[in-house]
Amino acid sequence: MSGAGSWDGGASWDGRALDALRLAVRRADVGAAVTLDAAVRVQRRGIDVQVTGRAGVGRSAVLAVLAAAGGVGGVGFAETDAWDVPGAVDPALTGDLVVLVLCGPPRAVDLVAVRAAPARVLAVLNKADALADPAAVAVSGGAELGLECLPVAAGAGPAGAGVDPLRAVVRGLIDEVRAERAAALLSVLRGLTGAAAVRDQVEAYLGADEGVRLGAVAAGLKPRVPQCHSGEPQGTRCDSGEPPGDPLAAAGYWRGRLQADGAGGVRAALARHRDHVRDWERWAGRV
Ligand SMILES: Nc1nc2c(ncn2[C@@H]2O[C@H](COP(=O)(O)OP(=O)(O)OP(=O)(O)O)[C@@H](O)[C@H]2O)c(=O)[nH]1
Ligand SMILES: [Mg+2]
Repeated sequence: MSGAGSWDGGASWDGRALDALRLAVRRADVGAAVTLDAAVRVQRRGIDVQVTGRAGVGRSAVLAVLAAAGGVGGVGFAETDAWDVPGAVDPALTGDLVVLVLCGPPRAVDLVAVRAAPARVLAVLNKADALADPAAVAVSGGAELGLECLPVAAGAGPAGAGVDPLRAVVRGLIDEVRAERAAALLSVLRGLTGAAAVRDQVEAYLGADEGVRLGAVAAGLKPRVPQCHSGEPQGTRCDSGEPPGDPLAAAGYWRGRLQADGAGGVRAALARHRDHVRDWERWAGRV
């Protein structure tokens, strides 16, 4: 019912009210419209996930299990060229999320790749089925790279060990990208409330369902994805760490978080609480 915490987070937020606001702002204040349009363009850009690593480590296999998760609205997965190929240029890392695939302890070039990545990087220790103690290699490899490192056997056949936790973590990181983008748009909208010609329209947008949903997406997901990789038996399902699906229960969950978190967490929990209450009101036909 709420899109804020889902795989396609924010999909229920169709942006129609935002488009109406853009039209109104365009009529009232050209400068404000340019600022708003630029922020909306960034927010609506597709999210790129790049799967990278040295030749033969299992980039295609990892890509396949991620892409097969399905229903990932607005997210594109792609395999880069391989790193460290003699005579070839190393691939450019430009994705919103980079998944670096290893199949043993990291090599020097893996660290070069991590340093070349612009934003979020997740390490995946593939071919875990071929290692005696994949959890230990993942922990030491992750520490060496300064990253979260998940053991997986993406191309080892029917078991697909570690695939569910990998998908859960990638989902969480994609939600973080969405949250960051929503926060940037929200900040532009709040800034526009200082412009007299558009203040009323922007405030009305922020107070209506779509603006409230935007606030909830911007607040991000807490708790994020559980740390389910280190030492976990292969193939163990991760608890998704998400609040209840029922809107009233979810509102209660976030209200409970108000006591648990610091000031930032309180703001975030309030935004989500507010959004879930709206969900429940819509569901109960109260608005
Ligand atoms: N044992 C085992 N083998 C795997 C696993 N994943 C991939 N492989 C094998 O490793 C080889 C390379 O896998 P790919 O997924 O093609 O790796 P890649 O990095 O895309 O390779 P290139 O694109 O050719 O550089 C293939 O023979 C796969 O069957 C795994 O989890 N376990
Ligand atoms: Mg490949």
